[in-house]
Amino acid sequence: MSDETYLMSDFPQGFAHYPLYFSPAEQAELIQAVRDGVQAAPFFRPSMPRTGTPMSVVLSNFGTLGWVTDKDKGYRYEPTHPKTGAPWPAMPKRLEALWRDVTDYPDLPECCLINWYREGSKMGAHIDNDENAASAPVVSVSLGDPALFRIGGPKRGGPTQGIKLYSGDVVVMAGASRHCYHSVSKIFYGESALVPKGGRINLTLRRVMT
Ligand code: MD3
Ligand code: FE
Repeated sequence: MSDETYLMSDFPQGFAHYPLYFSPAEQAELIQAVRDGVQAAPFFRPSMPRTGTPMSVVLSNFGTLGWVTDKDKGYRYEPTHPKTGAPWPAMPKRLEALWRDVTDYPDLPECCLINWYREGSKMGAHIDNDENAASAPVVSVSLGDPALFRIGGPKRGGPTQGIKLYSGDVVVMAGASRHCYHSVSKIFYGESALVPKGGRINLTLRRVMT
């Protein structure tokens, strides 16, 4: 089966895919917003709780709360950048408009996590559960090189569905899909020229507080 003809009915309830939601011009504007943001709040390499093993992505955030992790304090949300101590850059208005368009959630997201996948970066299977607003949807924007995204069920090790996400695609995880294991198993490096230094940028919008 080709990437284009996967059956959405195989995906967990609440999962929605909007191919090329953002035009190439809008994608360029979002990349410019990321470049402006990371000038003030530089990408940093997060470490896993307890072991201190570095993750392969680098990250930053927009919004009043940013997702961070380190050896000592683990996964959490913080109002300031771990290195500069400054508040995160403001959430771009275009991302708030996206949230209003693709979700019914009454409150806006406080966090936009920026993940940058460079050569060799991937993300292993996990469930996002650091948010108090556990039933709020999560909205993801893919920019730059395509990625193979996999989503399984609420238990580790079950069957998974794969979907290739392209630059400009938006994915919404609401309902049951919000509590499913997911991973980024492959990046197709060099297929897009959108990201100036190469690779894939993923923007993840999350409501943190209830
Ligand atoms: C599916 N990021 O940062 S998109 C993450 O492409 C993360 O960078 C991936 O998983 C990426 O945690 C995947 C966002 C995403 C976020 C939450 C989810 C997908 C999800 C929750 C449930 C199911
Ligand atoms: Fe995740």
